[in-house]
Amino acid sequence: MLVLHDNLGSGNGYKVRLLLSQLGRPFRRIEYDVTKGKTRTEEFLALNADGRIPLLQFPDGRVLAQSNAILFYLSQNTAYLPDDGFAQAEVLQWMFFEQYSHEPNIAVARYWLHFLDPSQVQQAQLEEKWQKGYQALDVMERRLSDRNFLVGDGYCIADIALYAYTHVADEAEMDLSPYPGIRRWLDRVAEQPGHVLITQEDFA
Ligand SMILES: N[C@@H](CCC(=O)N[C@@H](CS)C(=O)NCC(=O)O)C(=O)O
Repeated sequence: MLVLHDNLGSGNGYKVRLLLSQLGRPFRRIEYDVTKGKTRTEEFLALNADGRIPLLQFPDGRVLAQSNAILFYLSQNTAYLPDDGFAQAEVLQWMFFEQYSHEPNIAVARYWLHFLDPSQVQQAQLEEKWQKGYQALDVMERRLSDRNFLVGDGYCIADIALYAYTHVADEAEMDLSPYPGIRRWLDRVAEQPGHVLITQEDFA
């Protein structure tokens, strides 16, 4: 069986949980407390030198890190990745955007405010995360104002990648009310068959 090294609160882990569920692929989760350095032990570093979850372990022992690389691998030859080469490149375009412009701001602000002690957060650093996070949301709003999904006509892994931290932006104390296109898209993503919540723990 597939084993997902994971943390329940992690949006990056959630991307993989969501796709595996939608593909109907059973998996077992191993939970790591990332606030206590549990992915930095010698044992875990031997599996992933980068010391981070999510990490997907295959029955033959191979492991794959980086949430969006895992999405790309699992979605090959499924309805969650378009067949056309250019559309696949557009999927990657949005997933690289997620990792460079969205996740480092919205996910980090959420981590500071929701998982660490908020009184320890530096206000100036938080303001910068919010400002850059809203810039990323502006980009998404422009894209989603007149279309149903990020790439082509259908739901795919680009939507999963960007849904993960956008749908919990309130936990980063960010306000989605000025973003009607994003809010409609969030509802559309949540209506997809096999959708699971970020809080769901058991999958086997
Ligand atoms: N770019 C990576 C980011 C992975 C990541 O930052 N994981 C965090 C949890 S969301 C983690 O494992 N942090 C623990 C640590 O860095 O020690 C991905 O998309 O998978």
